[in-house]
Amino acid sequence: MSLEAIAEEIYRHQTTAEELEKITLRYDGLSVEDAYAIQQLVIQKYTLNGDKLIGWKMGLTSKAKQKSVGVDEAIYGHLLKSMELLTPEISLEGLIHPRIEPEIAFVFKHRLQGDQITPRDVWLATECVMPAVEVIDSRYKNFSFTLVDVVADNTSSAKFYVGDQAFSPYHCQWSDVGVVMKKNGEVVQTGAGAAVLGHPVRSVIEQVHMLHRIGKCIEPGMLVLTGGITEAVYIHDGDRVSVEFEGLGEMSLSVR
Ligand code: OOG
Ligand code: MG
Repeated sequence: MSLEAIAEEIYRHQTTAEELEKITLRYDGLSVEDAYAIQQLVIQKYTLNGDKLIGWKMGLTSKAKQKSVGVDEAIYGHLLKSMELLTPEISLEGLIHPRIEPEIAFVFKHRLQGDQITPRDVWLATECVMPAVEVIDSRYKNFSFTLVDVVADNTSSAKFYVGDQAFSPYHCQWSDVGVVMKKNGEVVQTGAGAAVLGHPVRSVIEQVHMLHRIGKCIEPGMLVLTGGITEAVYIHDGDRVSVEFEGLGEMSLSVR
């Protein structure tokens, strides 16, 4: 089976919202590099159909997330224009078993490229930081996968929403920002920015270094989701999810 054929299959399942059997159960010997190559081929199908790459996302950057899916290393995926929610409402149409997680997003004004990036480089390149939520939706049955499976599936990316308010990168200590996520008024997850590799800036550094290995970088105007601060929570029709980012305000998403 060629990587292209696997990419075709994943693309089909992403666009039809049909569950998929893990590719690692059906194809032997796929490496993590193969998985990223498949991810790239899948993304090409979207961009050939008019979609646009607008940024990158890191995944499994917190212990809470790594433990919940049983994969213990950070991964990255592509963010496309079609994934961005323009209002804090999400339709379940086209999704299989979506889950939501709070994240911190960085927006860049300068290119970030290389394999020796420091926090200073990141701050110099950052235009603003924004509270965000990501809705992930693994295409695999039971939201169950190995490292290779999830990477090939563009790290479960489905939708994301960044709040209305942008903050200066120097507004606060991002590792100290506490997060409380409620579903229908009940607290379902709590965490702090430090859950993301100690500080979300570390996630951006990791993102740039991983991109560098494939000759890519963060371009001006792009955004990066630094990874779920807490475990992701399933959402269903009629749910209302609110996320309070301590000192930064609350974001509320309705599901319909
Ligand atoms: C993989 C995607 C992880 C994050 O922020 O950790 C992710 C998954 O859990 O399905 O987006
Ligand atoms: Mg995420």
